[in-house]
Order: sequence, then structure tokens, then C-alpha cells
Amino acid sequence: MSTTDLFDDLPATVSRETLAPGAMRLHAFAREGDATLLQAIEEVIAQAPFRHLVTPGGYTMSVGMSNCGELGWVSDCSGYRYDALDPLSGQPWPAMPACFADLARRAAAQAGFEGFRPDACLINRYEPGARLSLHQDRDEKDLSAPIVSVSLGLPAVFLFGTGRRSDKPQRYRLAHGNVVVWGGPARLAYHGVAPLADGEHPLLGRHRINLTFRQAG
Ligand code: MD3
Ligand code: FE
Repeated sequence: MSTTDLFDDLPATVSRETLAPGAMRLHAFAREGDATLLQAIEEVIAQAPFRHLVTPGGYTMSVGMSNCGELGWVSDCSGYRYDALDPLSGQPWPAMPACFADLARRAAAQAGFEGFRPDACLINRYEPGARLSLHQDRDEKDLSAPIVSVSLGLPAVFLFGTGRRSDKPQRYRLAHGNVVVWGGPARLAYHGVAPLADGEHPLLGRHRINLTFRQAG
């Protein structure tokens, strides 16, 4: 097999980088098509607005969140879980736009995860100062499936630790268009996002939006 075969489904401008075992970054994977993605995000948010969830410990999260797909991630005083209904509306979450599912599936395949079929997409919106403290994502049923993340807008400092919370995390700058596939040994790593620095992005202004695709159910 030649190199061109290996990179068949990859736009010529996309470079891959292994951040850690199991974590592969596709640098500009979501760059072409970013306007289409943003349009789809707006349509989802019109039905299921960003909201600041409360953690079981009683803290209000600085990141605004919404979901699309069959399942959505929610947090309240009773805990974290995936739910088929948006607690704000009592209605099912908006359907996952075809361009979302397609992007996630193609990215996962590039990292060696054929057949990735996300049933949940968590949409996080950061404004300057918003952060996400170190956590593991372990509410999904099948932890052998990866998580695919898509970063849009202002860049963020991403903190990537190990399976032990106390280990000092590495720092990576996640920029507009970056797609990262987190699977295998990276799947249960502690991770978080440092407070967002202020700035101005041509498409998103003073915001960063991050999509995470999951096989939750
Ligand atoms: C590594 N989101 O939604 S994306 C989250 O930028 C979350 O909004 C961050 O952590 C954000 O849960 C980080 C990168 C990411 C997402 C999920 C992971 C990295 C991950 C799950 C396991 C390991
Ligand atoms: Fe996470």
C-alpha cells in the first residue's frame, strides 16, 4: 500500500500528530466546512440553548453546554448522566446534523477506529475566563469506543493528564479546526481546559466552541 492510499480520505492540508498513546490530532480536519458546522450548531442551539449546568457538588459550570443526538450529557444535584430528553424543554435533544456525524466518523477512521457511530454530541461554549476542571469521561457505556473532539473559534490550553488525577498534566494548544481522536490508553485520562484567554476570532468572535462525539448508549 502506498502513502497516498493510507491518506485517501484525508485532505492534503491535514497533518496528523500523536499527542500521546491513543490520542491523535488531525490538525485542520474541521477547517474546510467550518461555516457549515457553525450553521448546524446555530440550528441545534435554537432548539436547545446553551445553559450552565450545576455539578452534583453545587457548583455552576462556567462553560455553557448543550447536546444533539439520541442522548445528551446532563448534570444536576443528583449526578451526571446521559438522558434522551433535554431537561429544559422536556423534549428529545435535536437530531445530530449529518455533517457532524460524518465528520466524527471520518476522523475516527483516520485514527484506526472504523465503524464509530456517535449517538451523543456534547457542545461546549467557552467565553473568556471559562474553564473545565480536571475530570475523566466515564459515563459512556462502552469505553472501548473513542471520543472525537472538534475545536472551533478561540484557541484553548488543553490539560492532558494520565489515569491518575494527581499526575501533572501536559499542556496542548487546541486551535480552530483541530480534531482529536481520544481512544485506547488515552480514553480514561484526566483532562481539562485552562481559563480561556480573551481574543477575537473571525468566525466566532470572543468564543470557543468544542464538540465532543461519543458512543454513550
Ligand atoms: C480525553 N471537553 O466535554 S475536548 C468534555 O475542550 C471535555 O471542551 C473539553 O473534556 C473541551 O468532556 C476537552 C478534548 C477531550 C474530550 C474528551 C476526552 C479529550 C478527552 C475524553 C477522554 C480523554
Ligand atoms: Fe471531558
